Amino acid sequence: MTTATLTCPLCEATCGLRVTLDGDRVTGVRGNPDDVFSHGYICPKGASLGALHEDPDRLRTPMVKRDGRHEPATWDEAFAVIAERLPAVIAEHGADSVAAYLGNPSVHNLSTSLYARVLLKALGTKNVYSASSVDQLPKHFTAGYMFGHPLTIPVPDVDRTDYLLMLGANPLVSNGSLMTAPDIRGRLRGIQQRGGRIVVLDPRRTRTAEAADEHLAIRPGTDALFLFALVQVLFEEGLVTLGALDGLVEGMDRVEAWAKDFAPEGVEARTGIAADDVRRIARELAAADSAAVYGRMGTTTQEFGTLASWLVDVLNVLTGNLDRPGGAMFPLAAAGQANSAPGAGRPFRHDRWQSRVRGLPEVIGELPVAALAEEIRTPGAGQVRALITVCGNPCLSTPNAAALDAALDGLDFMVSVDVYLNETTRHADVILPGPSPLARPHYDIALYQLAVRNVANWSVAALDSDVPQEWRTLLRLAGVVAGQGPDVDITALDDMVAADLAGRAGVDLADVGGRVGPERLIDVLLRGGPYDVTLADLEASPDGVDLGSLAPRLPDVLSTPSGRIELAPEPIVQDVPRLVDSLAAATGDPGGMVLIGRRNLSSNNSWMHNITPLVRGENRCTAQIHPEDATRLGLLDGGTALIRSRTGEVKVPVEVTDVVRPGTVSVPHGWGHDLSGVRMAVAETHAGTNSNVLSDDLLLDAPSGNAVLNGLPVEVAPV
Ligand SMILES: Nc1nc2c(c(=O)[nH]1)N[C@H]1C(S)=C(S)[C@@H](COP(=O)(O)OP(=O)(O)OC[C@H]3O[C@@H](n4cnc5c(=O)[nH]c(N)nc54)[C@H](O)[C@@H]3O)O[C@H]1N2
Ligand SMILES: Nc1nc2c(c(=O)[nH]1)N[C@H]1C(S)=C(S)[C@@H](COP(=O)(O)OP(=O)(O)OC[C@H]3O[C@@H](n4cnc5c(=O)[nH]c(N)nc54)[C@H](O)[C@@H]3O)O[C@H]1N2
Ligand code: SF4
Ligand SMILES: [Mo]
Repeated sequence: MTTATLTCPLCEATCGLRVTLDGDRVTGVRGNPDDVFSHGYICPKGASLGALHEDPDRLRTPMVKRDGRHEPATWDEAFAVIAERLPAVIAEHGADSVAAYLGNPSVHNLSTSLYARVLLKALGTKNVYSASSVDQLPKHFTAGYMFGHPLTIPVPDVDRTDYLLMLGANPLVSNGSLMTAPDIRGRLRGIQQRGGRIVVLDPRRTRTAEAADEHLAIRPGTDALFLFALVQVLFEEGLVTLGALDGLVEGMDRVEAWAKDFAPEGVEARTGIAADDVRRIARELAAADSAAVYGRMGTTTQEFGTLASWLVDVLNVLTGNLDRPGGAMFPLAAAGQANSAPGAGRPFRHDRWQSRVRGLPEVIGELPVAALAEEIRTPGAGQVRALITVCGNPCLSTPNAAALDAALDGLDFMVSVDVYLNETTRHADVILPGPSPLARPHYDIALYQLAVRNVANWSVAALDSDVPQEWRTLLRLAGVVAGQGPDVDITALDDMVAADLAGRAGVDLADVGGRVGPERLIDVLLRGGPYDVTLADLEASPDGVDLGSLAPRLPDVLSTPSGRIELAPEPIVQDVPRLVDSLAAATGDPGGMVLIGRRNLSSNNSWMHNITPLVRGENRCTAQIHPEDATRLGLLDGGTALIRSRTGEVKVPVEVTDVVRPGTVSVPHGWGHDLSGVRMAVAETHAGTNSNVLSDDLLLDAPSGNAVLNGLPVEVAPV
């Protein structure tokens, strides 16, 4: 029996785990009580890493589609097919004819975090898509324009705050997002034990809402109105206090002028939040010794995602809470902190290119995934004819999913780097698998940049891998795309990648001699980073290294053109008139039903439904609907609802419950596994329904192009 210590790579919480092994068999996974950050916390998904490792459906060899059926193939056979077909598409139709989609786990995987960019560079396509445009793109957009870099995203200093105003987030279930904070339940309790207060705005009475001191069931999509009303009260009642930010803020007058349109009394019919509550919360925010406003999925994946994301940080600024302990602070990670890397000082811009069909703007080097299906479907120069997916399942996770699913059939060629034959990869000509999380080293290069404490933790792979590490696969793919054939010299390519990174980081590669792949890159980044740590130091500390509480980073963290915080950047405020119009157009209760999503502790978006312990029990893919609506619409608990939108319709079992706000129906995403060609035996028997058949690819947050997955108008009727 042996024990391995590692960081769980499944979600943003970065929990430390202890895995007990009998040879190469996993006998147990527990939270690591000695982990410097998570102190023993674990959730059901982390506990299922052994089951994931042993899942017989997890791919161990490449799969090649022959006569419409996927068959196992050797790596050389798979790459021979790719080398024959993919460069031919590029040669005939140009670089933009190949699209790439990077899914959520690519951010939780060291190989893909560090090497997918090498593949993208080799491709040179403007058709780059990712899960960001069904998630947090508005936050990058506002961080970019307010602070200068799309990753200068402040996180709530939950361990020290006295007042947390949380909108559209359910960290007790999601374990936190754009806020890496393992054991968030414990940290939130800490706020209350210190005498602090937690206020949650969510159309659903979530676990987080239940644990909070106050829950206000806001109408979906109206957060920008609510937040603007708070801003209005701060100005009207003279509660604006910049504190240490005095002299660092540009554009406050414009915000004050805009806010006049959004008095609490004027928006209450629309938001469903009483004007008195708005005024009280504004006063509480201003009076708290320290306070943080934090918004997540419910604020970004909605019609006014950019404005809501912006106003969250406007409030942090106006109350003097930005960059101060207990407020909203900027982490400083040990390796790869993007906003302090060489070259990060260039001001942020978007719209550097546009999507071909709809002219949607580029943001952070990518286009909205809501445009992918039309880019494949619409003929003409620049049409997308081939697709590479890496760790993504857009057929379940992106808007108008049925249209995308159909469009993928029209591709000339598709490669997926993925660990399952699922709803998306069933379309691929070739699937290239990666190792299980237990069989790869890990360092959370992305999430430590958003952590509520500065920490660093390196994990050695607990088990030998039965498949090549994905950085090798990605470099091999990059070689094929670059026209070097299927047998590119991976070592030579990796040396180039490392030399390039070391050059930029000002590190001598000779110092990291002997290492290759991500280990070498992480060592380079650590050595070029702000702390005196190397990979050897982290290897000597398997429970992690604590680098302390977040420290103020202003003004150095700013890279705006003015060198100050831009409170009213033009690309953001030019969307305010659309918000004003929405207020004028909708008087009072607009009637109708709107769709929102929800997450479950045992789900991970679309992809962990093949793990028996995680799908046991009742069907979780239900439509939750308020008793008043159920009565009005003739729906019975346990019956079936037909939910229809502009793009499609689904049938979902009804769950009548007052946890959802009247006028709102909640269906989780990531289900709908009963499609032909999928090979996930467990998931197919817990298939559920794909809610993204309903989400509309034409309905976007205007500035960022992010999808509207919450607050979508739908019709609901009994079947
Ligand atoms: N309606 C609605 N839709 C949503 C959301 C919502 O709240 N409501 N949430 C959105 C959000 S926040 C996100 S992030 C997206 C997620 O959207 P996606 O990233 O497209 O989908 P996932 O479900 O995360 O699928 C992950 C894929 O990666 C594969 N995978 C897992 N681990 C590995 C690995 O180590 N290597 C490789 N190569 N592949 C791996 C899985 O098999 C699966 O195919 O969904 C979005 N869609
Ligand atoms: N167990 C589990 N954990 C996960 C995931 C998972 O699938 N399962 N996914 C991971 C990923 S990729 C992400 S991005 C994070 C997401 O992390 P969170 O954002 O914390 O999680 P969500 O459950 O999407 O929370 C969004 C909340 O917004 C509410 N909401 C919907 N519309 C509105 C609105 O208009 N206004 C307001 N104020 N609220 C609204 C919803 O009811 C929901 O409670 O979770 C991550 N962690
Ligand atoms: S909370 Fe996230 S990081 Fe922690 S054990 Fe669960 S899935 Fe892993
Ligand atoms: Mo996400």
